Amino acid sequence: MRRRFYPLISLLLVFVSAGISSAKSEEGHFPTTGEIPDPVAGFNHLWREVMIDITVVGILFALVTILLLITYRRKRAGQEGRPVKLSTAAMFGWAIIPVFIFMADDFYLGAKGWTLWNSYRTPPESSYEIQLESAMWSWKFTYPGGVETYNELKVPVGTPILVRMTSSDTVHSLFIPDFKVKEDSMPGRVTYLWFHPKKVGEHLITCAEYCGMLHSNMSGKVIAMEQGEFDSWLASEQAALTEGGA
Ligand SMILES: [Cu+2]
Repeated sequence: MRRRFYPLISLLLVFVSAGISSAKSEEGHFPTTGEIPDPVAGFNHLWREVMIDITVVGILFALVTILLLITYRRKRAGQEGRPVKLSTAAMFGWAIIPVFIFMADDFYLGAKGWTLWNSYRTPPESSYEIQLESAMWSWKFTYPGGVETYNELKVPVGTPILVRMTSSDTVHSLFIPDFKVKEDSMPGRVTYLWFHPKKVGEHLITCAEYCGMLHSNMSGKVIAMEQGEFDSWLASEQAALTEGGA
């Protein structure tokens, strides 16, 4: 095949591969039932790929830069450079092929990010929903029966947790680093995030939006408990609430 078609072929390959990737991502579009996706693994995987990508690209560009600096340095005073003569095909090839190689890589990462984003935005159907109202400076969690906790989000392990949130004053952001989730909570608007605690333990909650003085003190924790332990805790809180209200 004639060399001048190479850029065109690269272009086609880029669009075909991007098409295949995005078609794959469609499968993950509504994972409300069936297997629960794992956004933590997805996040870690994508993070690693981006790090490898920018390291390889960075080293490659640095090497080319060094090579060009040495090759085309001025060897004597008053020396003038002479531009290299390229054929039209070679000129377009040098410009377009590298662009499409890097674009293909970006499309690939973009498609993966899109798939991951879909699983972040689509809580599993089996999620247990907890309401959150953030305020300066507290996180108020409300469970389905009306039980409330401040700054402690107690959850059962093995169940996806959906936190639906708003704010009573200014913009806050619920950030749970261990679960790789973060979402702004703001007055007059309802937002959400979901995560899937799998092991018993505690995880830091912190506010990731500067919300005023003492913002940095706005922290809390997720306490992941065995289902049975969680049920009895919730039942006793519920009983106390009913008694108090009676
Ligand atoms: Cu805040």
